[in-house]
Amino acid sequence: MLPDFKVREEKHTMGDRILHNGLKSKVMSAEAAAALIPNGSVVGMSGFTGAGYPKAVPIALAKRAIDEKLKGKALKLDVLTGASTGPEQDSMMSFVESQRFRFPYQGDAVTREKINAGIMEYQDMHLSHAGSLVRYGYYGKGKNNIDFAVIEVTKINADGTLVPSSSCGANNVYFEMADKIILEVNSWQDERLEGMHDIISIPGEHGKRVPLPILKTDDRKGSKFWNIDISKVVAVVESTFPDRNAAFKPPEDIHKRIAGHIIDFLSNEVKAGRLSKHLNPLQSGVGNIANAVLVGLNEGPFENMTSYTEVIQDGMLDMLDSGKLTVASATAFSVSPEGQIRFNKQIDDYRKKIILRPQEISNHPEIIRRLGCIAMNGFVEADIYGHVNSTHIAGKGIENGIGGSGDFARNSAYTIFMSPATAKDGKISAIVPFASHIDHTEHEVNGIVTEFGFADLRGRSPKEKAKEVIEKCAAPEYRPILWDYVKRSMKNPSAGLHSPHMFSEAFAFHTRYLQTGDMRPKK
Ligand code: 0RQ
Repeated sequence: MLPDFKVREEKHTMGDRILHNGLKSKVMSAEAAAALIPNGSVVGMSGFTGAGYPKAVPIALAKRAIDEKLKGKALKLDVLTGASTGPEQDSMMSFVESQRFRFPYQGDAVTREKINAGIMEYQDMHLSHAGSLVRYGYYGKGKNNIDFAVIEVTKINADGTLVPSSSCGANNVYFEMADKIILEVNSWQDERLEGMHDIISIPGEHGKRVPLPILKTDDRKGSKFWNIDISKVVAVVESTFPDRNAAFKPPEDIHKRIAGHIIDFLSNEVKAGRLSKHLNPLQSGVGNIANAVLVGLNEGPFENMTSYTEVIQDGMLDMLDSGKLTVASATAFSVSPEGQIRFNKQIDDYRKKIILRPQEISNHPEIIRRLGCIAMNGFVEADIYGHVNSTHIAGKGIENGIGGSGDFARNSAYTIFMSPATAKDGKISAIVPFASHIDHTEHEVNGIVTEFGFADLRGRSPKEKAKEVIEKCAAPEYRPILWDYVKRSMKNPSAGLHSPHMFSEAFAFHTRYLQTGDMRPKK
């Protein structure tokens, strides 16, 4: 039996969602479609931040895994997606251990547990790279690399083109590279999503790529629809499951203080003449801190802002409503249940202001660099020299994944990472001597922010960065032990005096935490 993962199914009439006669004849149950996928297949699924992922077929696959288990067999699939999905896909398929391998991002508690227990293999990857890696043939063994694509769509048009769902993700790549395609037509998705997408697919081969024509955040240069080879479609499944749509916490004081430091920093950049009062296009990560920054920007002095990002969350809808934000380009939604109701109510207005693109375009280094984005993402820990860990928690393992943070961090005009200064009631410092895993190096990180302040790392050497990070960002109770580490490393360096370290003590904070449950030494 599968546990109750709080999966809801809403009743909707399918209406005229499947207009192509040939594809109408392929309609079957989710169970029948799931039965077509052979054990050991490589399956490319839609889905990005809990939006637009298939629901009915993954549930059927999880049930099939239970049936197979009763017969003494194991159903194991390699599952590739755009990014995170939802309980119907990740929680259920991981719970029954039917995902042998997962790529390129996840944010699911059950999946995380199986990965950290060594039961599932996971490749955590830059989201702009995912499509290229699939096209190079690193994942599959089928004729076209991927055995099956299982993709949620909003509608099938009479000519066989498809109205995309609430995310674009890597669907274009899976459609192109799969031997066979299963479509989930979800009548929960609003049909008026039509016209919001701009689909461009870039060639896989090196040397064949041309400059991408996106010169402004609101440029539309592609198709409104997925144009696929419909001869590859083997099943069409009707579905009525809502997207994951997790609620946001109202910003807490700590989040507001972090947002305040970022807004002060940006205001000073405007005053210094380096940034216009409209700011550069904003990229904002997911989570409560990112949402609080958007709330702060909505109340702040900036006007006519734009966003070139990967996810549209509630704070961005607020900014579009107030007119502070004129356009938002992304690859997916990540809204709360209330945000979804508001979105559906105002969808005709949002369609003029929101563009959804494949993730290899929303996160494309060329466009991010051209537009000069302001990247703001959460971090797990940062070290005194400005290296950032976004993914790994000491003693536990991977949390989510790098997601698009690396795409934006490496290529934006401003790269800012934000987090509370401590976790677990102060027992963990987010500022450590040496990050226990490095996702973003000191070479791309411009600013680190906690509730205590903004460390501006631009134009500074590692030792100067250490002073800035400790004094501005570390929690006051951790500052003396961080300074003690720096000062002793200066006298007894194992790494020279450019970025002084003592290798024997670089992970002393982490080791102490694992031994005593607290990074602070016992008094
Ligand atoms: O755990 O929920 O058990 O209390 O980690 O931390 O502070 O609630 O912050 O939700 O913004 O997540 C980096 C994980 C931050 C996120 C990360 C514990 C903490 C809590 C969550 P609890 P917070 P957030 C766009 C860009 C990578 C992907 C990315 C992330 C939980 O921002 O996944 O940027 N980023 N994508 O207590 C132990 C530490 C800790 C710690 C936090 N040092 N040690 N536990 N926690 N720091 C999206 C996409 O690309 C799709």
